Amino acid sequence: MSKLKEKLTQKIQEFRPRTTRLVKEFGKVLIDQVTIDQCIGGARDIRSLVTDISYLDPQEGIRFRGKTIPETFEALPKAAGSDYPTVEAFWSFLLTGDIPTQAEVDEVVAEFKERGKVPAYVFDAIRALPKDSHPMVMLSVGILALQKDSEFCKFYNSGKFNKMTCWEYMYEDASNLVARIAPIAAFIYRYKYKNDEQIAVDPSLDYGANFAHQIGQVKPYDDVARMYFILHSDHESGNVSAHTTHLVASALSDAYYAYSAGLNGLAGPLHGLANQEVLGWIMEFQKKLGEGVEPTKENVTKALWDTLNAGQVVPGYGHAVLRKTDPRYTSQREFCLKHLPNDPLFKLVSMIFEVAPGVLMEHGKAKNPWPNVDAQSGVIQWYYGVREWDFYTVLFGVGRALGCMANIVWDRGLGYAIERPKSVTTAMLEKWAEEG
Ligand code: CMX
Repeated sequence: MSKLKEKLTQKIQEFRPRTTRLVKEFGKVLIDQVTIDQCIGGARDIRSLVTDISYLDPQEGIRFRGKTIPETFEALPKAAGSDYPTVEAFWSFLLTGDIPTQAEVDEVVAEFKERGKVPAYVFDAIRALPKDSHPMVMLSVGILALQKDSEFCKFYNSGKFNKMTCWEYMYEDASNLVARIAPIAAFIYRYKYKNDEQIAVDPSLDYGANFAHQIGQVKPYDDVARMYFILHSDHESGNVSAHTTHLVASALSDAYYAYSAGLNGLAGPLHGLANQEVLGWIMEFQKKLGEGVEPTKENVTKALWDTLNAGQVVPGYGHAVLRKTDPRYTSQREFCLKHLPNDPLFKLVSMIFEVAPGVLMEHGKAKNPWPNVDAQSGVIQWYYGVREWDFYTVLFGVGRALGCMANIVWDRGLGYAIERPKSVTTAMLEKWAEEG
């Protein structure tokens, strides 16, 4: 057994009595109440999910295992010659909550080389799709194709299924999925946009660097990949991709079924597709502006109002939980300030950042007028030459796998039940409304 799995076994065993005690001794303690607008309005803010992988504070933003983004980057061992931690170090941290030693990271890096070997049938399944399918369809199909080799599913069908040990099989699938999703994404990139000229895995590289290599990028894109995957990994459990993955896995569907479904939710324009929408919005804006016309605060403000007056949302702004600038936005902005401060697209995105919150406040609808993770992420990709912006949500999907997979391993480790909230009818709501 790997050191990581050994450590996780110990952590899960130590943790179980906490959950058991809460249910047994304090099961009826009230932690929230539900109003009609929450019921109709997307269950916003209702406390009904449990996760210890990350927590999202509306003012402060995300903490992974109790650490802010800067603290996380600071604490984890870095990739050799790099400013950023390896994805493998972060995976170990998300799963266990402990900062791994370099030796522990090296073991995961080596393990991922084996786990990351993608069976040919995955590529066949993707190639069978029309080439103009959206890359998120290709990613979702690629992940779903892996299902036939699910260890969890085999264990379920073995007749020896056991609630206490099934997490170990989920862990195997989750680790394989995380190791394979980046090479699958790289395959999609080369298949769809680069004439199917594939680049072989470089076994000397860590996860982020190998992804950079496989899509045909050089340094410092390895750091872009590491930063990007880590920043997009987890945002507690209620967002569409994480919640879908958790929900599907709660039916004891395996990791592949669950994450393929999660990816389908990530592909929505109000969620992960917003990073593609931001680039689309900017390109449309520049086209309308015309050749040689400089973006100014005035014409950016006008374009924002045009979008709002057309009944559309400003992509990359607003959030269901956050009420401040997303620290994932800030983290990417800091990267831009260091590596591409004079890039025209970065300057335009910075100008949008200056005016959009004021416009959205004046518009008066969005509860949060500040930028989210998606407002900034496309700029970096564009700068380094990854300009096929319909691919950007795939990058999000690779990163999000880390959080979703860590969560469903723990879901099974702690024996969470099948999710099944209760529905009511509109007539019932009307009756309760009248009764006050
Ligand atoms: N532009 C225009 N209007 C916006 C807005 C934006 N960026 N954000 C919210 N609003 C509007 C909503 O559409 C809603 O309007 P209606 O009352 O007419 O339905 C109103 O403001 C209230 O919405 P809210 O409570 O502030 O926001 P929600 O929790 O309902 O939705 C989100 C959150 C992210 C879907 C929304 O802010 C949005 O559509 N943003 C743009 C898309 C985007 O960037 N999504 C990415 C989010 C991060 C991620 O998941 O990747």
